[in-house]
Amino acid sequence: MTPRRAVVALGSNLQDPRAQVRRAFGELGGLPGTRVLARSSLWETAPVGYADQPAFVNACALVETTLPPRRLLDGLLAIERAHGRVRDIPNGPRTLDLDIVLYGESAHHEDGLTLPHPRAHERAFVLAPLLEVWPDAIIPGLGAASQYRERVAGQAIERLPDTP
Ligand code: PH2
Ligand code: MG
Ligand code: MG
Repeated sequence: MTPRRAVVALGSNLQDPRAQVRRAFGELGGLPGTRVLARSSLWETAPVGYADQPAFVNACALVETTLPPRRLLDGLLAIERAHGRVRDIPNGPRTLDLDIVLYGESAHHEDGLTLPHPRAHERAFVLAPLLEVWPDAIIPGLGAASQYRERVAGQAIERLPDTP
């Protein structure tokens, strides 16, 4: 299959979130047929949806992959499991969440996988890191990702300083 560009959103708010996210960046590059083209900064973000949980660390990776969307998702879920992800409270605390935000220019819908991610453009914790790794990103059906950044400016996020 021809390689496609995809954006993976990373999030963690348990058990040393920064370390979880940094480790996951490396593991993404270990998926078959996949290389990481760019890593965003880490962002500290207030929880959206279910508020009674610790702040998150969020980031995005721009990857190039020959894996079709479902196989990429399976790989992401395997990495989540390796980080001890337990699914109990929906939208609740987690050691690691890996979501496909964009997959090439295509829209895609199958059981448990809708692309582009239907809420990406409403969330500063996705848009800010996404625009770092792919400033010209187009959200299929919605247009330039950058035009949504202003609309979510009220959501509390803060770029964390780079540490080696
Ligand atoms: N993920 C959610 C729900 N709420 N809030 C923040 N700040 N960051 C997340 O990654 C996040 C969230 C569901 O996946
Ligand atoms: Mg998520
Ligand atoms: Mg998820």
